[in-house]
Amino acid sequence: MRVQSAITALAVLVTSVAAEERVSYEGYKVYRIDTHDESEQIHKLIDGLHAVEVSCGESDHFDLAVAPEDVEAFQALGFDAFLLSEDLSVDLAEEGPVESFYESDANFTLEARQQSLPALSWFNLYRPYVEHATFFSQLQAAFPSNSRIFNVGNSYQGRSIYGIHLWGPGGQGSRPAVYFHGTVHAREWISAPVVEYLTWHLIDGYRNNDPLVRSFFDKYDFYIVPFVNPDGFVYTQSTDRLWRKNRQPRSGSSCVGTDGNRNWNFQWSTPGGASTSPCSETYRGQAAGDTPEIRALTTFTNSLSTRGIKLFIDWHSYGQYILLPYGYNCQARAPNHNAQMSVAAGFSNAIRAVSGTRFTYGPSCSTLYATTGSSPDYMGGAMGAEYSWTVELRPGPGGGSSGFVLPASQIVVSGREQWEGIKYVLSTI
Ligand code: 0X9
Ligand code: ZN
Repeated sequence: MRVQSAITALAVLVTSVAAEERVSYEGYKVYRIDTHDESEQIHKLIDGLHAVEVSCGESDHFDLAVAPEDVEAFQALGFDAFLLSEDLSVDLAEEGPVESFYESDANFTLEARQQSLPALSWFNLYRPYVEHATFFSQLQAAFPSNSRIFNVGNSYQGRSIYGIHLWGPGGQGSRPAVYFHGTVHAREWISAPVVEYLTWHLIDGYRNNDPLVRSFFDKYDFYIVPFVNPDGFVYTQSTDRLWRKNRQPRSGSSCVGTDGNRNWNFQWSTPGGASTSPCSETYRGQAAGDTPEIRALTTFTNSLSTRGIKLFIDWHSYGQYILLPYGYNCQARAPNHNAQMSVAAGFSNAIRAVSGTRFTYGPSCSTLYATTGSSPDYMGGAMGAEYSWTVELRPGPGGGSSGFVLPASQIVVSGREQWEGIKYVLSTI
């Protein structure tokens, strides 16, 4: 008996160690598959393959990374597909290393941290999860009378879902909210640094009496949550770079994870914009708000409704889109649709003025694809947010073999594009 339980314990240990091994994408070939309106049928056929979907795109095609051992089986299926990449691991490497900022940067004495904003070299590389919290506490310490760090609750694995609240001369909580979410999808790494870049510039502008930035603080309180899905993000740094969902298991399934952008309580059960299968990348959960992350954020979001939400942006990648309401239905439009289209047009122009990058704008469902239970739909449809958008950051829809991996050399320019865009938006709405 004792021997048996020791063996069981060992087996559990071995299994959990094996589960934590880093996923290698060496030799994975990436194909773009034309769906010819048979997406469901194609997905059924590829179900048994060792493969991962790496696209975010129009519904007429999708990109699939196929493990070396299943390339032959994939080719035998005879889809209308072409090869995007010979070896996904080579493309992933272009992202650059995840490097510590606070350990290696000699300028960061405790005293400096307490008084100044982090050096802009923070944005030169992707950073480990734990250092993002340090980055935010440094921002807060540099803006002590006009900011606070808040926690909306904990993730499935118990990590704090934190944010920073910034306010102006009216005092804390006196103005309508400008509300940003980042890293809903774990693998979309560019999201957090862009949101951080915006936060850095808001604080810097206020501290330096920039009249434009000061005018934003006269009108709005800012609430910025950089990691809606901390567990998923940590998992992309430790184990699987291409993980998307949260890390919550479901009874009766060996698949892990719910899509945080399908779990909000707005049109959650409308068919066509989410999956009911726990193994799908767009699994919606068993009930609206049944993930700890979205439950906590829903409570927090509802508390903002007193002063109203002027602007909500959910920052994702990739494809270079500005997506307006709604996702759940391709005919549904917000009551102020024309105003949202016109501000989105100006936003897109301001982005393009930085270095020619084009962002397409339009209602989410008709521009991209149907999504139900998404956060922008909830903010617009249930909370009455006046402007409620998804921004899909760089790269563009071409995306290379995995658009979720953007070279670190493009973090700063991505931040600059969004900062110029947001300045236009905040001066216009
Ligand atoms: O599918 C998604 O959740 C988003 N694309 S991603 O590749 N980043 O996963 C698009 C969501 C758009 N939906 C709404 N704005 N309603
Ligand atoms: Zn996303």
